[in-house]
Amino acid sequence: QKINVLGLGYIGLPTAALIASRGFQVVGIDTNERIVDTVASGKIHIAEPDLDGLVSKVVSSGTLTTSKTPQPADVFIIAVPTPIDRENRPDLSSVNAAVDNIIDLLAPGNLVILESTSPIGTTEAIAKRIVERRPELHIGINGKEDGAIYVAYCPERVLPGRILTELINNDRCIGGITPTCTRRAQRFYKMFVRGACVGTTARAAELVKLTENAFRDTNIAFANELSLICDRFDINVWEVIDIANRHPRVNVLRPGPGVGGHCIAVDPWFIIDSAPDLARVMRTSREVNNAKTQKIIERAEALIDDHPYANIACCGLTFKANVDDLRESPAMEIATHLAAKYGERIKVVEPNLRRLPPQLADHRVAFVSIEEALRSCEIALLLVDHDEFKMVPLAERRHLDVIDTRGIWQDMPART
Ligand code: SAJ
Repeated sequence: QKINVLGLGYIGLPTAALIASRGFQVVGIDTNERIVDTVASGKIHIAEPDLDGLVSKVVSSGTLTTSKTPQPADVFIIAVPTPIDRENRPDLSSVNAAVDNIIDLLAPGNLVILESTSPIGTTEAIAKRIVERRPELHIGINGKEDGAIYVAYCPERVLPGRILTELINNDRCIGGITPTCTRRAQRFYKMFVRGACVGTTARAAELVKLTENAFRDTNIAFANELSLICDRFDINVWEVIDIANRHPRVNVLRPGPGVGGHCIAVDPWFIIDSAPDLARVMRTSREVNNAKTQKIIERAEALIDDHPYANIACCGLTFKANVDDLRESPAMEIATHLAAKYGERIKVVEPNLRRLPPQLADHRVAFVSIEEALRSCEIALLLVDHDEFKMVPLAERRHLDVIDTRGIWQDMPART
């Protein structure tokens, strides 16, 4: 079988490489020439454990090739970004462009799969778009497979940092436009997925994906709200959560400086946008998580303004621990805000990046190691729970005034 994977990002590239490693002939397509060239040379443009070795292997064996434009194939997988715009409304322009690029290539028997996180109804809209432009094709139903194509939604659900393992082992949710489409897509995924390939409708599958991330966002919002309540009453939130979680049916997540990443901070808006009158908890959760970032900025400013000669270490920039991804990162937002205000007093530590991101480089802030930051600063803002920070012994940070947004330095003596 020949496979096209449209979009060589965090999901498309590992998916393309994995399928190619099973011996299928895969073409990875991206509109960005730099990405196409990087992958064609067997290299990768994102950091993900074990991905470099896999890509270099399948490129040199010839099972993964790249192109700027789609090629005729049996299966087309669309894994392009679906961001939100300034009004928090889904932007489907990349999905629509990808579909338009394959419409003329489609032939009877082809399978088109959307993996991008999408609002309810997107897969149906894609199927309609295709058959409107290619009226000689129809969507496959049982017993009428002549001239049929198959369209299904199958969301990715992998965790950055564990993408290759989770691509193989996680259960998949597969929703076809018709039950025949579902079965066809299930057969395809079974060829490289070890987890169950659970079938449903396209609409349900779209909502399953959104539900997973909205559920997590809401649970994190609960933890963030609790952290503010604890602050007001001078109670240690980490202790409250630890003890509450000993209850057999309670599992409070961890508060932090807000929610980042390209999924959890974005996907709930796809539901809110579709049903604004009903999605009240989800909207409030988004607002609570965004407001937490502002609260941390206010607390940091109050502490820094109390210590006019202190240097400030911003520990961590990425959206979560042990990744190099800055998308929607609350730590980045906080550091950028403080850098604009306090300039060279800010020392940034980010063990997962080689250099300071451009937004920060403009503000004359220093990019230092954790050791250097601990030596030269009097205040530390712990923004990401990277392993390198967890390992810092108490003796090396005892002298600091700390705002620990992640609760990893809870052994610090209380300061008066
Ligand atoms: N966070 C907290 N407290 C917590 C857990 C997370 O503040 O207790 C924060 C993190 O620091 C980060 C954000 O939430 O800023 C999101 O991190 P995450 O690890 O929860 O999730 P992502 O964005 O890396 O990946 C999520 C996953 N979804 C779920 O766990 C339901 C992943 O399985 C999805 O595939 C991915 O979104 C996606 O692509 O949609």
